[in-house]
Amino acid sequence: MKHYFHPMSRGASTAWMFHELDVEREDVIVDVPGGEQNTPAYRAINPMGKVPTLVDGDIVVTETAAICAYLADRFPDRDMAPEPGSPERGAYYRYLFVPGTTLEPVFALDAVDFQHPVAEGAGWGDTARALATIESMTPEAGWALGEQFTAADVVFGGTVDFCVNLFGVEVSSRVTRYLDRLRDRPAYRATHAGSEG
Ligand SMILES: N[C@@H](CCC(=O)N[C@@H](CS)C(=O)NCC(=O)O)C(=O)O
Repeated sequence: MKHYFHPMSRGASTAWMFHELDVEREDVIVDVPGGEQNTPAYRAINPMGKVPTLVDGDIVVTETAAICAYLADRFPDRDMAPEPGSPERGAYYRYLFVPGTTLEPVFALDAVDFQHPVAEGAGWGDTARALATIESMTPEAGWALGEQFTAADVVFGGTVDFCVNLFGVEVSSRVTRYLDRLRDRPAYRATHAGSEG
């Protein structure tokens, strides 16, 4: 399994996921600052020219959340995802999909002082609603789905952490306590050496 990433990128989340799973992979560092993501060789793997990308035999998975979800299912004995069909599965999907589709766009646009002129039409709503969503999805104790740490925490927690560190998003003390619990995990520390968190 080849994991194309750069340690100072969203690929830190997929590296974190690999550490949590403790499974073999070959890390391939893509020289993003040097523009390697734009070479024909890399674009052949990921036409979006983004990291991370996972190549598992003939299977290519791009997008941080998709890679984490794929890995959780690929290694079911690691208990990083609730069973398909279980009651927790609905919440799990929400934790996987909300971050990239809804939270990131809001805060990335905020960071450059741009507000979508028609928030009702933008798929990601607005800042107040994004912050309320983070608040409602953040566990007071433990992890996103309860006592079991799962890919939901890597994706949701990793995205909130990224938005706080990169975009300067201000979150409540409840969210900060959750981020502190995440940052304290050995697998997070092993993969986020350069993080301000
Ligand atoms: N939606 C993608 C975003 C990935 C992304 O934006 N990666 C950045 C690094 S953090 C990148 O590869 N940028 C290089 C470029 O766009 O040229 C994901 O979640 O994987």
